[in-house]
Amino acid sequence: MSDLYFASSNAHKFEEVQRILSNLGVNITLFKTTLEEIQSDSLSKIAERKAIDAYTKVQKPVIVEDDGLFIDSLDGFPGPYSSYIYDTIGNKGIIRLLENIESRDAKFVAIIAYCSGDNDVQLFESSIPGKISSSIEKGGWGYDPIFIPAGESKTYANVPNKDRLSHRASSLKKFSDWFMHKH
Ligand code: ITT
Repeated sequence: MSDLYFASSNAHKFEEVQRILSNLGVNITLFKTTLEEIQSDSLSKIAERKAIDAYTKVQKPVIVEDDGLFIDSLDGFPGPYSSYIYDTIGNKGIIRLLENIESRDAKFVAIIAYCSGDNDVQLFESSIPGKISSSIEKGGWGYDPIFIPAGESKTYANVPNKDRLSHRASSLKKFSDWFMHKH
């Protein structure tokens, strides 16, 4: 057990976070819970509130992560609503929204938020540019089957090195650089 918790309802996300952070020398323990997700057009505000809610529940230093898939031709939709949109129209619905639209540029954003109760929430943000595929690939989870990171020919579901190039990997690297320095 470690004294740093990761609060989330999403087991896939935890698995990746744990693997990436352990390679960076940081151990975490899952606190499985559904976190308060406020309605806001700012991912940072959502992440901050999630972290405060998580700390209230865990009462130990805790990190949370808030992600958003922003599609250029849809003015950044689904962005902060990515979780709700995935649960409703899903990947099929996204592909349908982009039918006959030429530009498929998008970005995946990850914000890691750390709260230890005694000071402000610390935020670490990264994003990765990419494209929405024309069909749904097999494998992966969430939006993996439709997001092709820049420079790759396959989606997150099938790239061999997601942990090294993902939005999650680079925001966790920023977090761990800060966290290791602090401890
Ligand atoms: P939490 O309990 O941690 O909040 P969540 O699944 O609600 O889990 P987010 O709101 O942060 O997480 O994520 C927004 C959506 O983006 C959600 O549907 C995720 O499944 C999806 N997502 C995030 N990271 C992803 C990744 O690396 N690959 C595919 N989908 C991803």
